[in-house]
Amino acid sequence: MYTVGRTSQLTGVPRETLRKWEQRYGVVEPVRSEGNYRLYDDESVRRLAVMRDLVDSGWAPREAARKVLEDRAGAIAGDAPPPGSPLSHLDELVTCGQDFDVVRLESTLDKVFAQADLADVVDEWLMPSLVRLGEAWQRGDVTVAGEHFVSAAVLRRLSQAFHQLPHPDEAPRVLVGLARGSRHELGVMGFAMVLRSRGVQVTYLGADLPVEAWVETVRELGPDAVVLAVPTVEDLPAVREAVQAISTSTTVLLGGAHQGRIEGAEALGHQPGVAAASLADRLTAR
Ligand code: B12
Repeated sequence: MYTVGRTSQLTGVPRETLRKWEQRYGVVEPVRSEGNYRLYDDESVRRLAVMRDLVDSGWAPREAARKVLEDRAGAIAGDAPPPGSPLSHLDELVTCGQDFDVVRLESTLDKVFAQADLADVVDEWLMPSLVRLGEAWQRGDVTVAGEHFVSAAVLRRLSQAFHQLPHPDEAPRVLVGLARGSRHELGVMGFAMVLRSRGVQVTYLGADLPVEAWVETVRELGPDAVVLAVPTVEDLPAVREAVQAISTSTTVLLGGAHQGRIEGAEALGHQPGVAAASLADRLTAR
C-alpha cells in the first residue's frame, strides 16, 4: 500500500488533483491506516495513471473518470455488448482462476474469439477481464497459481490466433515486445494480433528483451515502427532506456497504464485493439 505522497510520485498526479478525482469522481477508494492516513493499492496506482494520461491527452476529467471506471466494469458507454454476448461475461476468467477448470477456460476463450471481431475481443472483453483478475488476485480471491493458470491459457490462445494469420510480405513492418524485466505481455500480444490481422508484418519479440537486443534488432530489420508497453511503474526505467536507445533510428510507440510518462515516444492510448487498427491504417496509407 502507498501513502498519498508516494502515490502522487508514482502516478505524476499532484496530491490536490488526486484528492479531487477521488472525491468528485470516485476513481479510487483508499483505505485508512491506523493513524487515519489514506493508503492506495496497486490497482489505484494503475487507475490514476490511466486517468492522468487520458486527461493529458485532452479528455475532460469527468469523461476520463468514466472511462477508467467503465474499463473496470467492462462496458464502454453507449457501446456495451448486448446481453447474452460472450463479451458481457467479464468474470469468467476470475471464476476459471478459482476452479482451475481448463475445459471451461479454453472453451470460454474459443467462444469469445469465434463470436466477435478480434479488436473488440481485446478491448471490450480481454483487457477488462484481466483488470478483474488482477483485482481478485490482489484481494486474495484468486491465488497466484490461479492467476498464472489463466494468463498462461490466454497467452496460448492469443498466440494461436496470431499464428493463424497470414504474413503479408510487402507490408510495413512493426516490432512488438517488452523491455528488460517486463513480463506483462498480454496487452502487447493482443495488440500484435490485431495489428497482424490488419495486414501489417508483425515481428513479435515477447517479454523481457534487453536494450542491446532491441538496438541490434532495430538495426538489422529496419522496422517502420517499434511498439512497447509500460504496464507497471517498475517498467518505467527499462522502457526509458530502450526508447532512448532506439528512438533515433525508428518511431517508438507505447501502450500500457504508464505510457504517458516516457519522453521521446508516442502514446498509443488505452485500447490495444483500436490503437492497432489505427496504426495499421496509418502505416498502410504511407
Ligand atoms: C496476468 C498478470 C501477471 C502475469 C503476466 C503473464 C503474461 N504472460 O503477461 C504474471 C504472473 C507474469 C505477472 C507478474 C507480476 N505482476 Co502482474 N498482473 C497480471 C494482471 C492480472 C493482468 C496483466 C495484464 O495483462 N494487463 C493488461 C492491461 C489490463 O493492463 P494495463 O497496463 O492497465 O493497460 C491498459 C491500457 O494501456 C491497454 N494496454 C495494455 N497493453 C497495451 C499495449 C498497447 C500497445 C496498447 C496500445 C495498449 C495497451 O489496455 C489496458 C486497458 O485499458 C494484472 C492486473 C491489471 N490490472 O493489469 C496484474 C498486475 C499488472 N501485476 C502486478 C504485479 C505487482 C506483478 C508482480 C510484481 C507480482 C510479483 N510479486 O511477482 C509481477 C511482475 C512481473 C514483471 N517483472 O513484469 C500489479 C502491478 C502493480 C504495479 N506495480 O503497477 C497488477 C496491476 C496487479 C495488482 N492489481 O496488483 N502478472
